[in-house]
Order: sequence, then structure tokens, then C-alpha cells
Amino acid sequence: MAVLALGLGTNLGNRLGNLRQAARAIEEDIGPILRASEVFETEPWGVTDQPHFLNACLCLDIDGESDPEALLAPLKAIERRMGRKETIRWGARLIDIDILLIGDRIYESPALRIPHLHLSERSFVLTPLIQILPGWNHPLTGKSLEEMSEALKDEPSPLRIGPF
Ligand code: PH2
Ligand code: MG
Ligand code: MG
Repeated sequence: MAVLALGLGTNLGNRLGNLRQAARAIEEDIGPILRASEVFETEPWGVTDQPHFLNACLCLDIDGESDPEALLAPLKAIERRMGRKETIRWGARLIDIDILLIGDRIYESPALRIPHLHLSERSFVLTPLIQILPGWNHPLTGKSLEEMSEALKDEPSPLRIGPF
């Protein structure tokens, strides 16, 4: 078995409702959620002229040998079913579900990179992820989540909103 960590984000509509609806769909379509972080409100990263996000992370157990790309279709299907429309890269979205990591696996294809390419640059990912996977080390850099987060300490901190 391996731990699958997912990052969830939303900045349109009923944001807390969107996170919870996505988590229910993930439980139904992928498997039981082992741990959920708190929910954080975060400043938009990448494209800054858009509403604030709610972000959270979830982890699940999956078969460590399974094909990472096989996870993409069900996650994209949940996003579509919830009404997500294709827009610009890093633009506003009803729901975004990203694969952040699968244990210590390293995987790279045109469609997917694991660990997530921007993991170490995003406090909206690191802050919730530390709550559910403290001490995890990046298999390519050797850095812990805590060290990566410390390196971003001059950026605006995610604001704790409450339980998932
Ligand atoms: N997602 C993005 C781009 N920018 N900013 C925040 N704060 N939270 C996000 O989830 C987010 C973002 C693209 O997926
Ligand atoms: Mg994303
Ligand atoms: Mg995405």
C-alpha cells in the first residue's frame, strides 16, 4: 500500500460545499479517506487577480503498484460532474483536485508529475499537507514538508477556517 495525497482547491460558488462534495465523491469513486486537513483560505497563486481560494488536503491508501495515470480519469470526472469549466491555466475554478504525491514514488509523463511539480512553491498545499503527513520528505530533493514551508515564510500565510 502507498499513501495518496490529494490537494483540493476552489474559489467559485459555495467553496466549503464544493470541498465537501468533492470529498464525498472521492470516497465513493476512489476509496475511504484516511485523514483530512483543516480548511484554509488562501491568496490566489499564479494568477493573482481572482477570488481567494479555500484549500485542503486529503489522504487515502492505494495500491502502491498501481498506475498513477489511472487515477487521473476518475478525479477529472468528479471535477466535470461538479460543473467545472475549462478556463485559463491557474484561473478561477469551482473545484480542482490534484494528485500531490503517492508515497515516495517518482513518476513523470506529459500528463502527470509526481510529486506535484509545484509542491514546494505553494503554501496553500504545504500548510494543509503538513497536518496530515508530517515529516514526509520529497523523494527528489530530500527536503521535508516543514523545510519547504519554512522557505516560504515571507509569503502570505494560509488562514485556518476550520475543520474539513
Ligand atoms: N490553484 C491554482 C492556481 N492558484 N491559488 C491558491 N491559493 N489555491 C489554489 O488551489 C490554486 C491557486 C491552479 O490549480
Ligand atoms: Mg491545481
Ligand atoms: Mg488540477
